[in-house]
Amino acid sequence: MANKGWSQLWLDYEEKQKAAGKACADQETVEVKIDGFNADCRIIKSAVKELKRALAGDAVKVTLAKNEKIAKEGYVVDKNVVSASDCRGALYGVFHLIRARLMGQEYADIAADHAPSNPLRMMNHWDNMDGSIERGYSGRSFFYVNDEIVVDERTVDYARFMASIGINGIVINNVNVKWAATDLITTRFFDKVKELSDVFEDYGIRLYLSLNFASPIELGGLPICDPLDESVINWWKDKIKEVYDHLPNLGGFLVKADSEGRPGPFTYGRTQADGANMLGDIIAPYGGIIIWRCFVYNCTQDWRDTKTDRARAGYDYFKGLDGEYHENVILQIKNGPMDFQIREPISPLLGGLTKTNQMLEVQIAQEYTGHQIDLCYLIPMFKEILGFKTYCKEGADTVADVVSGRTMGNKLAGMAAVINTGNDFNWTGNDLAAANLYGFGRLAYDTDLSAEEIAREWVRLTFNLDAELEDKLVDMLLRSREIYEKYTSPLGIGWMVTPHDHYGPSVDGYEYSRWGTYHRADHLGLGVDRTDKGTGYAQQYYSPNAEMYNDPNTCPENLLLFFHHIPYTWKLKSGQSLIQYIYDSHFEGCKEAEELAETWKEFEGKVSERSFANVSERFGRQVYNAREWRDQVNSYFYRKSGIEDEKGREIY
Ligand code: GCW
Repeated sequence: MANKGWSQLWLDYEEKQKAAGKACADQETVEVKIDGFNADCRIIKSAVKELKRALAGDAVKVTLAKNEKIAKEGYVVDKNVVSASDCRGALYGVFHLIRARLMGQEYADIAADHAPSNPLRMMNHWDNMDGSIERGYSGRSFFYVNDEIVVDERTVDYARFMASIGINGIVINNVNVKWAATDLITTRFFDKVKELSDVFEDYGIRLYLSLNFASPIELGGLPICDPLDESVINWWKDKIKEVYDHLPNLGGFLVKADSEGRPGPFTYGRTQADGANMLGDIIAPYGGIIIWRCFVYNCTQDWRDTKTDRARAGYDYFKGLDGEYHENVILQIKNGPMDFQIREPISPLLGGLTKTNQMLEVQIAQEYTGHQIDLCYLIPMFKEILGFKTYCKEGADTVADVVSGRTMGNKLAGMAAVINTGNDFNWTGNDLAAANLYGFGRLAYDTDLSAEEIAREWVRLTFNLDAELEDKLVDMLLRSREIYEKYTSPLGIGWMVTPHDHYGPSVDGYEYSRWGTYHRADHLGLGVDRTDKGTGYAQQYYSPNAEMYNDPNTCPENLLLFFHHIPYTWKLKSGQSLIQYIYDSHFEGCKEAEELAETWKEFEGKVSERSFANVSERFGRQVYNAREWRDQVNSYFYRKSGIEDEKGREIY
């Protein structure tokens, strides 16, 4: 499909057909019978089209059967019969059948019965209308060029990819809504947004917009945007009516308020609930929802202030309002209390809120995890997050339970990812970063899948490798997160990155700044005291998590420096001192990155030339990066501590 100008990712039917020796695949061999569904339903039409393309060359009759007993958006596949109670479910079942065939299963062996774990499975784009992407590492936006919306064949392929992994909601613009993006809710853009929303609807995807909370000022010319002010409320009523007149299928709005300089209710002495509920009430008659982000913290901190703790902020601002949010409002909570670091504890708001709709936000854009240059397969991290036991309730208390709505019976619940795509040929900068794109969708649909199962599916669908190389690639993916962690910031402390850009090391880069992201290293030790004697953050968890984190002897070691200020001479469970651990892990992580690069050489001639070159170039840069990290971190802590490496290695 190279002639298209973009890759077909895991849906490269032609390649698969070629690999299976079906060079001139004929779509006419595929017959589709529709039993009980409306054949005019746009989603069913897409399903039929997809089946014909994907299965071309197979002499097969596929039946799409309506069965009211099947869970919403779920499906049952039995050989060549796909059953579902709704059109989305049928489409997902069709993609299951396609997946099974592409992975080499015979029709006779295909059997599946799935219901989605999460009602909302969303992608958040941080695309700006000038075509740039905040934290984008894969080229420019494919939604916007020079403040105009583009809808073309690539958009259709994008929607197909998202539907194939079960995504049912997409936010098309950056949460930092500035400049032209504020106009997305005006006549200037309605027609184009509608066109895009129609493409999405064909694939069962709802379009959502990020909203500028100050729109009444910026678009309406009002002097304020106080959520309790009558004139502001009336302005929003008119505006939202106008929006729904033009975009009847809009899912709702995502709002970043009072965060990193964005406007919000705090300016007027109002609460986050005041802001969210005002919009929620106005949008409710249209069936829309308000997704309100909890990324609210003081970003003008004085580094000498050791009592203020950014990690505490989300809980401090939102927990007290638990129960006040209206039914069509959902809080979107980042997985950790800080900001998508390579390792963080789980946000105590997840499950900490017991009377509020909540969803999990993760980031597959690799802002702090290697910019899609370094290999970092994130699904193992997401599995840890989902598996975390919050103790918010007897039974059904993991994060997976909470965000699926199971714990508290919420209808609005789910998972969102900050997406890692752009207009690069391969969509994700690094070919291997598509594993995170694929994996997030699959995991959000089925949180029981393992990181390995997902990796294997993706590898098998994307490449045509023999069993040995397939195993090798799966293994590389599975090890990559820990490797990245080893050569970057140790034991949960985070940051140490080049300020603003967030790629490459700068141990003190954020140490004396206003962002609240300190490691607090001195000549005796490092880490942040977040215990009851420190900032008290550990107390935001339920028992026994609170006690576990509070004590350095029971705190999981990979989070030791997040919760405690630890002397360099502290003995870890391995018997190693903290300083020796820092040296060893950095040497080791770097060596392992070099090994990844070395192993990739075996893939020459086994994947396309383009893929081989792309990934080789990335590994080259990863190795360089890993060495930089190793040397900067090790020499920084050697100079600070004055303690020699036991193994006598050269520390620059
Ligand atoms: O981590 C920070 C990023 C910002 C981002 C913000 C957020 C969209 O560095 O680029 O802004 O998080 O999540 O709102």
